[in-house]
Amino acid sequence: MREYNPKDIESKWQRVWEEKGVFEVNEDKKKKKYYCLEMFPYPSGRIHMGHVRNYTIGDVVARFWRMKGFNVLHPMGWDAFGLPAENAAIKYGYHPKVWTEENIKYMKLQMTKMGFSYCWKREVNTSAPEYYRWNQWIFIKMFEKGLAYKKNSLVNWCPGCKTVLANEQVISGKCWRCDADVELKELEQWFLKTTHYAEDLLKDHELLKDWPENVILMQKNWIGMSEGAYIDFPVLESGEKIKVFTTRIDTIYGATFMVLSPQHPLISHLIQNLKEKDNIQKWLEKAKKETYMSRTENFEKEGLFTGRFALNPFTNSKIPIWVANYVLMEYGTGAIMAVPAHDSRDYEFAKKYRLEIKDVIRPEKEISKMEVFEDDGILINSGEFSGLSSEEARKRMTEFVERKGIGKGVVLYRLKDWGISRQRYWGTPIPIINCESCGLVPVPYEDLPVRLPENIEIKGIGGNPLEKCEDFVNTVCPKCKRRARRETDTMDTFFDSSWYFLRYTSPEEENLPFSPEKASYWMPTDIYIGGVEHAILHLIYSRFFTKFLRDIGLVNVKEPFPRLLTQGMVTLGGSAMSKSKGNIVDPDDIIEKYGADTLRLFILFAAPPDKDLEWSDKGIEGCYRFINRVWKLITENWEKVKDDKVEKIKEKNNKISKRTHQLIKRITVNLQKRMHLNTAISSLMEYVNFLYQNKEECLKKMDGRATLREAFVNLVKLLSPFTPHLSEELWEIMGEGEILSVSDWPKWDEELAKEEKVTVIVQINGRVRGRLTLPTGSSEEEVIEEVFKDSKIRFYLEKKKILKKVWVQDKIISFHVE
Ligand code: ANZ
Ligand code: ZN
Repeated sequence: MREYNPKDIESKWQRVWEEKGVFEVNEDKKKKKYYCLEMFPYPSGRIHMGHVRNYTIGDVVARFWRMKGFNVLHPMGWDAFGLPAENAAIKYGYHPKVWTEENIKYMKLQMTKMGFSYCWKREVNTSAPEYYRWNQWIFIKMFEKGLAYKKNSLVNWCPGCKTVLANEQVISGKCWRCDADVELKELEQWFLKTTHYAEDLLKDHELLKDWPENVILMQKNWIGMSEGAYIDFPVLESGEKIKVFTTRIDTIYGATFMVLSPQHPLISHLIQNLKEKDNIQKWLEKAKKETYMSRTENFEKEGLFTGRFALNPFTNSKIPIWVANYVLMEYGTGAIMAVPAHDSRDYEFAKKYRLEIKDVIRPEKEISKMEVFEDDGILINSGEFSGLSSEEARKRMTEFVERKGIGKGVVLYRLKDWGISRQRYWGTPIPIINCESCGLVPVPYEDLPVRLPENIEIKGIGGNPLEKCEDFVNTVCPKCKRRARRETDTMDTFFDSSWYFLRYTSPEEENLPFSPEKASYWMPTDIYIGGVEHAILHLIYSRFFTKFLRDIGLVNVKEPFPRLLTQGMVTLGGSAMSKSKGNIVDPDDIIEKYGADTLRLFILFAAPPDKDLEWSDKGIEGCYRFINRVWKLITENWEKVKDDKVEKIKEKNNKISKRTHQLIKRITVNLQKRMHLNTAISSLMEYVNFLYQNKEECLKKMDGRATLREAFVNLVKLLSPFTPHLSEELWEIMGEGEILSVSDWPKWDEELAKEEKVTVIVQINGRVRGRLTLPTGSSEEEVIEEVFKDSKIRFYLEKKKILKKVWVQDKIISFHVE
């Protein structure tokens, strides 16, 4: 009998799959499509366990739907622009292009060795001119629609390296490379108007039914909708008005002072006649920097009285105008009405500077013990509005200011426009020409791509290398034909990754970023799998792009990713594997020792896809043993059963057949919906044990042999998405057909698959808290899953630490909790 030899088997099948092009796909209107997308990697050099996990999960999905008869698009590519390539160039002298291409070559080889079923014909590389020309095309479309624009904004500037730094390159206020103090500098930067779609981005969350709740929540907070009102406060002894934004107009009778941001444009005007003008000016200069640097930290609130007063339009009393560092210029109007009795920030400030505090809201029921009552309640001391609820008051007071023409209800978003300018070499050149007479002129479409020059020296100091590339910078204005300068900023690489999934649908397209027709066949994606670290930026940007591309008629979907699966981290010793911590297991070593199928199986079996997964050498060994058991079971027994087909017998051996059909049903339903790949694998393992226990008895009789034969055939098929090489090899040994990866997924007989039910008792700290009716033979993981689905039982477990659990199959599960 042949031994299981993963090395030979795996390379053999990888070769066959490639030669026969079994994973290549074309649009086929007669077939149902399935678009399985995984987040493409940055080509850093080698794949890590996080990649292995992400892509193995995706590969199971792709292989499953392919066998189910769907036309499966399963592409892969490279998010190939970005800083590390430039750093490697500085450090080792490689050209970013060479470095990137070599990394891609190696990582592609590693992916092939994992047996991932990609359609490599559709590979996309964002640093190739064939790709980035379409970044430029899309940018110009946005520019024409006013969605790409230039404005001044603050950047981190290193005076030592004379370059702009990304936030993550500023370490406690110093440059990561030269340790110089980082300064803030105003630079003209390019922005995309993401705020244009703020409302849609928020509203369309309702279309994302299959997203994890926490991701939706993170996005909602990021977009940050606030309903409130603008109100004008007249400044005394002047014709000026200060416009504030408030979400709590109901507290306006308690507005006892006003606060402006240090950057507020009115300040210089307000203080122009004051004696202490110069002192204030000095303080302002200092405060301007602080508000920028310290906005996330818990900083001391500081302020200064401007010497001027405004009129509270509701109370008609005179209230002082202050400037303080806790009011940001970038939000609302950069000015607030301060209500110290009901806002803790204002309260802290009022205490410090001894300003008036006036209660205007009382709690609806109990007496509040809090110093500052920040919730809604009932209005008091509020003139004609006293006695109203906060909610009702907000409505009436907003109507009141609108009627009087001194204010207006508004909805604001915290979402900011997306700054995409990077002063770096390795990115997509922004396709704009700066002409002294014509201004900002887009490069004509027929001149795209604006190619990144290749003969260039990258030193990491002295700013963007593109600025010194005369051939690149000097050009003529497309409009007036006079000499002009090319834009030297390149694009944030998030631009590249905001639409790559559309390019996969037609990577050969030459006239547009992608073919609208093909995109309409494939889009939206059926599943998107990737890390939760992209929950905000990448996913919001991709949604933004999709909405824009829809508005210009290129795609016909509102949302690109209706179903999102965020996989958990791979940890070792309890913390995420990382180079800096030195707790890495290299996939290459595992493949070398056990083969890719073992690695795939372990990474799927060790935890549900969305939970963190702790690496375990024991776990790997266990998976390797399981694969060997499957190998032995089939290679040693196939000859004995192969001539006895189930169709030829009258009576099936029910014991085996039932289990087989139940297993087919369970795995199919699991893969279609819940995607708890770990429980799917544990049922496969239990099934294999079951076959071992019953095989001797079965081999004695024809009906037993026939059902065993049926069991082997299905086992190999059901294993195929998880351990594809093993399955192909066994399939070939069995001589059942050609390539297993593209043969049929097994079907179950509903009658045989019917599961008998048992009642499982759920005990918590010794008391019976529920009874669950479950299929016989449910595994521990399956029972626990049901426990947490039952809201009554969950009540006793939520937010509690489970100290101990005991499980007896088909009988009881008992928890001990704190
Ligand atoms: C009066 C008031 C009374 C407020 C009260 C709150 C509670 P969100 O919900 O995050 O949108 N605010 C407005 N602009 C600001 C700025 N540029 N910098 C700092 N704070 C600012 O927050 C809106 C509230 O934050 C506004 O409502 C305003 O304070 C403050 F009992 O107005 B409020
Ligand atoms: Zn011109």
